[in-house]
Amino acid sequence: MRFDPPAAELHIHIEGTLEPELVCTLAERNGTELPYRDIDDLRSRYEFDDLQSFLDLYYATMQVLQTEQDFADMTAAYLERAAAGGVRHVELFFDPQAHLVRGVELKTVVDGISSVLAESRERFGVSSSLIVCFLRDRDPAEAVTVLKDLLEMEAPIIGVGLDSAERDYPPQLFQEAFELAARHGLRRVAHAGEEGPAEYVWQALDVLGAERIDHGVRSLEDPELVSRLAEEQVPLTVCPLSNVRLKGVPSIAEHPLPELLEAGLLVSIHSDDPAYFGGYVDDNFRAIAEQFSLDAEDLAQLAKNSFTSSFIDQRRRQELL
Ligand code: ES4
Ligand code: ZN
Repeated sequence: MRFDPPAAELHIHIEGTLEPELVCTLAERNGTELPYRDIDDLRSRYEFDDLQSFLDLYYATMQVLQTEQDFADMTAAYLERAAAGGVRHVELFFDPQAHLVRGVELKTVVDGISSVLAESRERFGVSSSLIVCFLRDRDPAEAVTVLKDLLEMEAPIIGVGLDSAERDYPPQLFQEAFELAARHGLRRVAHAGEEGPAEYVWQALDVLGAERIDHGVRSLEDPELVSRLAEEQVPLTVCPLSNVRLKGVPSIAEHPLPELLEAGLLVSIHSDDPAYFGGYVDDNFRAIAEQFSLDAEDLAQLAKNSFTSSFIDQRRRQELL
């Protein structure tokens, strides 16, 4: 499982780490009725046609998350698995709106996740921080409200992101939420160019002030954008197994990773929703290493990029590099 060199995981949705076994355990513990016969039945549904078909299952299985302990257990299970795969620093996304709409309180979500993150260094040898993601297929005003509530409760977040269904939900809709985040000194990232066009990457940069782009693989469709990303060394957090499973690219063999690197972009490798897409960051590294015959030096460079692209503090950065 261990994969050298150690890396930072910068594109990981905590709700996407919910493995079928834990889904069933939590369902039983909470008496949640699930429309699946058993673990194998649930696992058999992990076949997707696109982002939306994945999101439908992702939002459905999360109903098992009810208590602070559930969020803590999910977070601990993830950190243990990540550490075993060579992860030394994590910047974790969470989707509070997906829980609020089900009647789970914001404090339950934040306290459950952050109680485990607070001890991640000691327990798992992994430094960690938390990034709130706004769901782009919901009302942008709701994003502003969620952020205000998080600020009010002094939630330990370092930044904001933008995720969920990308097509027809351009980044500019979230300008107000991102401006509020910037005023409070929060870092800004956004999913763009996963299923959406290169235009959404421009908007993420120029309207939202995103410092890092999640996915961004469709940037290659716009040479001017590629020049901008290369010049400014804007980090792209690329998730190869995710792109294949959601049919953004037909196979690992046809993944545009070589083109992105060839263009001089600051690319690092991540897992997105590892419970659903067939692998954690080490599995993603193995898949591309094998497919593109990468040597130790190539892999070390990609791992180094993950630290360069991170929001890690200077002291920990020096420890890890
Ligand atoms: C996601 Cl793969 C992906 N894309 C966009 N939003 C997401 N939320 C969780 N996984
Ligand atoms: Zn993602």
